[in-house]
Amino acid sequence: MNQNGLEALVFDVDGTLVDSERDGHRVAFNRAFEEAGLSDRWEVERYGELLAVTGGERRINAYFEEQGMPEGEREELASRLHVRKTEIFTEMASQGEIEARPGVDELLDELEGGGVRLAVATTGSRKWVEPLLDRLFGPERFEVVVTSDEAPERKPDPSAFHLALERLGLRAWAAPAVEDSANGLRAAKSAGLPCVVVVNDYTREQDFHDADLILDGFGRPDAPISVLADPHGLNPPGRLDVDTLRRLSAASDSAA
Ligand code: XBP
Ligand code: MG
Repeated sequence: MNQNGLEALVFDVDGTLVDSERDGHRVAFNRAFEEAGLSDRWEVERYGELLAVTGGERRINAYFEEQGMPEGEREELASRLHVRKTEIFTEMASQGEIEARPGVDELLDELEGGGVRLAVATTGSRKWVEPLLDRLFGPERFEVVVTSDEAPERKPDPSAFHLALERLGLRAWAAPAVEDSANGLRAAKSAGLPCVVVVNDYTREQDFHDADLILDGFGRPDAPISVLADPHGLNPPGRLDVDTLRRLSAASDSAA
């Protein structure tokens, strides 16, 4: 039986904690293409389709496969381009070009104030994830940070969430996930975590039928969120807050 309820929250990074895809990763991929003398450019809308493949290197590889490039050639190219893309994105992040999503700071403060531990499970690379989290949210704010370096099977594979739970030493219902995408939701649910989806412009139309709560943002007192689905009747008060997450954890525990 759950004595303590909500113990931790496990956040996705891209699209969830930070607005990083359209004006961040996409731009970095395009700069890497340009520097390599390639004419390929990923436009805003097209990038939304390419996001179906998680992980930057896998995304480049899948794109060149679609263009008919032979396997050996595209694997070498994807690996080389991704190294450079990672350097460019890391530089962009260190220059302050990647921002937290509105309301995230307030939620992190509230979670910490309520004794809830903070964790991350992302398919991004540690090389940029750690400095970005430190810069935006303060050094070592997250007790557990699982990246693709430790969990190379990208979402929707659940391994990043399994590892986060293992490192937290918690059962799944005590550590809900917060995600922005269908791939992320599948990963979290496959690992047994309750999952709140906070949609963004790239993910709004995706299939979130088994989400435990769907919101169109984190919400702030001056900018309340819309609730898109609330199957447990959690009734968030215009923003994602600790009490709502406690109710989610309790609902998931009793369902387990
Ligand atoms: C995000 C990703 C990442 C980024 C690029 O998925 O798929 O690959 O697009 O980062 P999620 P890297 O938010 O579900 O973790 O280039 O470092 O892979
Ligand atoms: Mg994401």
